[in-house]
Amino acid sequence: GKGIKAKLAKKIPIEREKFLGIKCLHGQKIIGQISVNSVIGGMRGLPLLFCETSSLDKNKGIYYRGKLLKDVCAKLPRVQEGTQEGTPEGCFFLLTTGLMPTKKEAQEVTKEWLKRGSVPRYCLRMIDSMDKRVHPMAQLCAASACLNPQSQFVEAYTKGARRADYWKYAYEDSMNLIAMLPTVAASIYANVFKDGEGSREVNHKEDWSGNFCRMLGLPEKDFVDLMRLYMILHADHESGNVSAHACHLVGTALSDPFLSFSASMCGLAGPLHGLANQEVLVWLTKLRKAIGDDPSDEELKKFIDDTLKGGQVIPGYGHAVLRDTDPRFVLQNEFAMKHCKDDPGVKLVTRLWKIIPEVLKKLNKVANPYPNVDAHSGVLLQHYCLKELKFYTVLFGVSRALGVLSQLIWSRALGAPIERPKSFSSTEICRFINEA
Ligand code: CMX
Repeated sequence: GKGIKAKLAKKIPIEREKFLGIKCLHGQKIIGQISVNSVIGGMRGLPLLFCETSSLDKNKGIYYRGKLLKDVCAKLPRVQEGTQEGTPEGCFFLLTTGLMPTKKEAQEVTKEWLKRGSVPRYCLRMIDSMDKRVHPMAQLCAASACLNPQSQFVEAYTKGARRADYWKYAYEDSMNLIAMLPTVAASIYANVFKDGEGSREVNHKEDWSGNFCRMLGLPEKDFVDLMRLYMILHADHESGNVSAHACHLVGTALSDPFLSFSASMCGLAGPLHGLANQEVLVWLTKLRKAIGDDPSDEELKKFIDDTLKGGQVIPGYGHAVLRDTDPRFVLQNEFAMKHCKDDPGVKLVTRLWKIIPEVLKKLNKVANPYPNVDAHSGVLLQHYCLKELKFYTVLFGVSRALGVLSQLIWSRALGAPIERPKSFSSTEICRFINEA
């Protein structure tokens, strides 16, 4: 077999052996220490989780399967005629199997997703019935949870499937969910912003991103390329970030992939995580209203200062792990320089890249004063006329499905047990310190 499932069927037994070996031979070895600060400080930096698909270096950024993101972008096969970017389909192949796909292998994933892409009517009806005031992210959470009757994992589990086979059903569900997401997301978009106007038909001549963009009513070639890039860049960021960890945690209860992904999206919807891409644009729009499209450095610095004085963070800047400019920011900026360097929003974001870190450094408390992925995406989307800020995090979510679901397949493949850390009350912590 040549598809992802065949590759996994071959690889999983080998990885299981390796995993078991590590467990038997080294299970008792110590690789970290837990301080009181770790317990009360969001477990920052604790070597606590397992992740096969990607790994984050605090200076170089994310590696997908041991490959730097910029090399992944450079090497993923270009599938459609005339496209300048690789496909998210190829990226998913890489994340799940660990192998860079050939052009044909990436095309096979496209075909699979096209076959699996039709969304059940009841789910579309539920989306159609939503009040427009429900945030698009809340709609995405609801829609993916409501797809749960589709779950082959649930069916197999109920029938008493063997644990060793769980991954196969997690794989089927994940493939189906990813295939349906463009239609789900585009339906949310159409209802909230376009009075329900727009296509929901999958066109078998286009790839996953092409279909998504067309359904959004934005079929322009360069925008589809931006979407391919965007979907690759936002896919995976290790397993400790809120969206990945939420998916994993819920998955360890053996909740199905539709529910696990729904939980993941509830987390992505927070302003300190995925919602930051919406917040960046809100902030930039305020900035341009206040001081115009071409302000002086001094005006910019004052505006940044005023934001901080108001007790707010500068959205799109800082990171819990990264300590340098996020390569996902750089890759978007390279796209912008190639396609729309004269766009006023792009120019502003590029200038702020120099100015905001200077201001944040002076606070002497921000661990990372440099831009993250969310600082750039908004102005690019604006340039190609995707103007509705409240939809931005949904794009992030559609992309994030690729990473969190590849992780979920591997969690089931390696038999990750239910997650259940021990917690302490402040009284217990004090007692513990006094006894130590
Ligand atoms: N602007 C102003 N202050 C900032 C800041 C920013 N962009 N980033 C961090 N700080 C402040 C923190 O608020 C904290 O201040 P207090 O001690 O007064 O509470 C201090 O600097 C230290 O925080 P940190 O260790 O640097 O950052 P954390 O690891 O706690 O948090 C993050 C990381 C991303 C939540 C934070 O940098 C932030 O709020 N950034 C803005 C929101 C954002 O862009 N989020 C998106 C991240 C990427 C993603 O997940 O999508």
